[in-house]
Amino acid sequence: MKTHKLALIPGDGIGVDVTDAAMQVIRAAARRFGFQLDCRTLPWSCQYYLETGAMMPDDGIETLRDFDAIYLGAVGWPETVPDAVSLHGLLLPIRKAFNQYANIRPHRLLPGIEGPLRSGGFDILCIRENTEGEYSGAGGRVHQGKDDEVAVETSIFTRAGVERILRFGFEQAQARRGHLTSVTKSNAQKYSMVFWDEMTRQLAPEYPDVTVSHMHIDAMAAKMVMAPESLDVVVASNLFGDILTDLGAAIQGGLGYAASANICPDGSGPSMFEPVHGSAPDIARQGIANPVAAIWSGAMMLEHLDEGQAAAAILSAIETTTGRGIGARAGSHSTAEITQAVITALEEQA
Ligand code: GGG
Repeated sequence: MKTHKLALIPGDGIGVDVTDAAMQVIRAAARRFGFQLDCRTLPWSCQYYLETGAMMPDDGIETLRDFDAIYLGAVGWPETVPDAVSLHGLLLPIRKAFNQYANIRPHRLLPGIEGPLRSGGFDILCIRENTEGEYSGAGGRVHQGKDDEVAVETSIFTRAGVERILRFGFEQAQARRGHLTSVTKSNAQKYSMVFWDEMTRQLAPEYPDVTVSHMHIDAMAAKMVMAPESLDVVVASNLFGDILTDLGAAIQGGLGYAASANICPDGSGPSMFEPVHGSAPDIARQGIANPVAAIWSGAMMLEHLDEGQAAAAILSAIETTTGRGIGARAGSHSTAEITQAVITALEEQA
């Protein structure tokens, strides 16, 4: 029987609640589809930071290298640890260390969910560049706290980094409806974003079966609200992708439905799976967090681990659950009720 070695980082706040929910469903799928899980839970979080002075141990990355996949709940507890510390201490170093340069975020309405838009017929796959760009972490501050203080933060776009994410986007478009929208702001950002546009044009002839559109981020934000059904695969830089996918989450009913995968496409390191949402301290440990995004992210993890049947079954069980009105409206059901409903739907399929 195949065994998948998983590192679980529940993290902070509702990250703990939804990781537990996702793992209950994944374990149910493992029983049904005949694979084993060898899980290790790592307590890396803001609480860990308060106890040790770091979000993860010095050998954290080396520890993670041994796993087939990483599952992450959420990071952040701004009351005690600044967000920039927690993010740069855990999530971002993992993405960078394992070359998880493709962050995949699907946006579509699940059955039974009423999004805020009149039209529900959209199915968008956002591909966010995940290791460089505006999140490169290159910069500094001088004369801190003084009148002449200066803060500089440089976005870094490398040819290798831009080419590989664009190729990933083209390939995803080939596997779907054959349309790629590349999002930049090349009228204002005349170096990095013009370079991104040029790279897109340079690569396009290699993918003759893909039609390409170029859009500026502001126009794209409007399009995702006004005509989301016209979009297929969308590729964008790190920050632009982050912002667009919160908009994507909003049109699919909320952050509780937005799943994501941080993929290391060449397999040189483990990939990491996480719901798009953060730790939501205001509702942590109340048993009311929506676990759908976390469970869907778990299905994406199983797909990545070559358990396609189990992944499809979980997604179908999620659809049955929301179709039955369970977890389809904010606050209508508890985390435990939604999780149990997904497991029940999974068992009914058998
Ligand atoms: N579920 C992971 C999480 O906690 N995300 C919160 C967040 O702020 N992420 C930053 C990012 O993805 O750029």
